[in-house]
Order: sequence, then structure tokens, then C-alpha cells
Amino acid sequence: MARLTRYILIALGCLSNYRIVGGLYNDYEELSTDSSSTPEPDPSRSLYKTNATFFMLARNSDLEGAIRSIRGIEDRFNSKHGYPYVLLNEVPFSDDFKRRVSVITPSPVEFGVISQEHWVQSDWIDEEKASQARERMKADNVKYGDSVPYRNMCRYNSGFFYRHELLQKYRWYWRLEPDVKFHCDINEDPFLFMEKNDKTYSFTIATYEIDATIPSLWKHVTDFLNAHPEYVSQNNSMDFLSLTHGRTYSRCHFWSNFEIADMDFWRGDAYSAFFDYLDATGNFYYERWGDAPVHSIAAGLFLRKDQIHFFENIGYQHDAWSHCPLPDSVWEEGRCACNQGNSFDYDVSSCKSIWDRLMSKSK
Ligand SMILES: Nc1nc2c(ncn2[C@@H]2O[C@H](COP(=O)(O)OP(=O)(O)OP(=O)(O)O)[C@@H](O)[C@H]2O)c(=O)[nH]1
Ligand SMILES: [Mg+2]
Repeated sequence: MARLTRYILIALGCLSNYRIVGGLYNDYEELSTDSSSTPEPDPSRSLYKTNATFFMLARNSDLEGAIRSIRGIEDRFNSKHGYPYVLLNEVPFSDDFKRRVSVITPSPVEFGVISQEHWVQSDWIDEEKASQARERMKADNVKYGDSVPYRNMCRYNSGFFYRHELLQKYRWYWRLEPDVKFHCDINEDPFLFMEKNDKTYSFTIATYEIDATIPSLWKHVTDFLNAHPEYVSQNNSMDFLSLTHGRTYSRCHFWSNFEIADMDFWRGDAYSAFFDYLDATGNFYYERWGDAPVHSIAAGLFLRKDQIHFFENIGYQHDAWSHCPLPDSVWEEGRCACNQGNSFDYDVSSCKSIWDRLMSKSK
């Protein structure tokens, strides 16, 4: 009997040690994806309602900012829902990074490594041409104009993140960046809202792209549309993207550091053909095309305008720009910690009024 008790105690001890290690984080690279190492959702919280995850691309050096963003969204939303997190990096996250991020949420957190093939500049890019372009942009003081990693990141966010193995099991994602703030309680589940209301893409801030980063983008978009008119949706957002009925680009885009969207849209035929076409021009490297205009143009043309949603109630801040809910009822209900007077919505650099005009047109 005493021996049996001892065995039981030893077995329980092993189990609890395992849960401490396994429950702290689910590391895709080093621990297996064995489901027993995924932390169990806390039964006191509501169960997931949609097939969704948070997604963050980050470097090891982004640790403190990543913690602030995740802690913030936990406090304002996710502690009641328990949606999981996927963090990706082109090099393995350090043990310290994984430990410190995992401790701040009881939700499952998976850490993945991006394959070199999806991240680095492709072999067929003419490096001489690319480096001359970087030099020119540097001389012209274009933000990140001389950076190759920034270009890798923009191309990855444009055409690859939703193909990562860790994201395959999900349909919806909410893009987070290090050091963003959520100003208000988010009382209604935005994923569920998107799914129930037939929305595909959403935003909180819309602004203008820097001209020097996309000199030939619109010409290539036009060429693609001429070759593939079948992908263009009825009732699209062309009048947001262009103030000249398609002749020129307004440079308006949804600021993609915040996105809640349906990855099946990126995985679908229209966007796959569009991304491949753009990528084949090499201009993610010869120019400095950002994922924000690329995503926005696709959403704006291949979706109906009513499939794109502006989240008034999600108070959000990235760098100096912030969306603070303007209707008092929304601001009060969200217990928002932001100043409505500082909301970016109708700033001269904002495209929100152009969006409003589009949405106020009947069809
Ligand atoms: N793993 C990895 N992540 C990166 C790299 N560069 C940027 N990121 C991430 O990609 C996202 C966008 O990068 P940012 O540097 O914030 O780019 P941005 O938002 O256009 O520019 P800022 O206005 O400076 O914030 C963030 O989540 C970064 O953490 C990189 O070289 N490696
Ligand atoms: Mg950023």
C-alpha cells in the first residue's frame, strides 16, 4: 500500500512538473506541437467563439513592446475570451522572450520560425538594381528607404504570413505589433462580429502612403485588373483608392499594423494571383512597396465595400497616431482612456473622410 501511494505521488509529481514546463509556452520549434503541451483554456473564461488568433511578427529586440501590446489587449479584451497568440520571427525567439511573453497570458502562445524562403530577398532579384534603389531612397530621406529587412517584412506581411504552418488552423487573425495601445474596453467580440456580419477586412486608421515608396504600384495594379477583370467585385471601394475613377491612386490605405481579417481572403484565388503578379515585378525590393497599400488595394477591389469594416469602438494607438471613438456613447461604454480631441480620424493626413464619403453613397 505504502509503495502504491509512493508511485501515485511520484506520478503526480511528474505530471505537475510537466504542466509547469509545458504550460508556460508552446514552442513550435523546440517543443513539439504535441497538444498536451498547449495550455488548457481557463474554464472560468468563455470558450472561443470563432476560429481566430492574434498574430504578431516580432524580433527578439521587440520583447518589451510585445509584452506591452499583449498585456494591453488581454486587459481590454482577451482575458474574457482566451483567444490564442501566434508570434513569428525569422530567427528563433530566445528562451527569455518565450518565457516572458508566455507568463503574461493564460492563453495558448505559439512561437514560430519563418522559413528563409519566405523571408529573404529572392535569388532572381537583381541586387545591383535593388541596392541602387536603396541608395537613392536613402539620399532622399525616405523612411526605411535603405533597409532590406524592412522590405522583407513588408513582403512577408503582404504575401506569406497566412501560409505559415502555425496559422494554417485559423481562419481569422488580429494583427498586433509591439508597443501598440488599446484605449477602450472591447465589449463585443470583433472576430464574432466580423463572422456574423459577413465582413472580411477591417481597420481603425486610414492614411496616405509615402509617394516615393510606390512609384509604379498603381500602374501594375491597373495592368493586373486589365488582365483579370473577373476578380473585381461589384460595389467595390475604387472611389477610396482613386479620386480619378481608377486613373491614379489616391494613396489611401488602411493602416495595416492593425488588421482583423479573414485569412481565407488572402489564401483565395484573387489575392494569390494579385500577390504573385506584384511580387514578380520585384518592386518589393526595387521600390519599397508596403503591405498596407497592397492589402488595401486588394480588399478595396476584390471585396464589396460593405465587407470592409471600420471599428469605431476599438480605440487604438500606434506611434503618435491614435483612433479614439468619437461618439460619446461609444467612448463611455468602452471606458476609453484616450482624448477624443486627439483622434486621428479627421487629421489632414487621414483618409477617413474619403472612406466616409464612399460609405455614404448608396451603391
Ligand atoms: N522578425 C522580424 N520582425 C520585424 C522585422 N522588422 C519589422 N518587424 C515587425 O514587423 C512589424 C512592422 O514593423 P515596424 O518596424 O513596426 O514597421 P512600421 O509599423 O511600418 O513602422 P513604424 O512606424 O516604425 O512602427 C512589427 O510587428 C515589427 O516587430 C524584422 O526584421 N524581423
Ligand atoms: Mg510599427
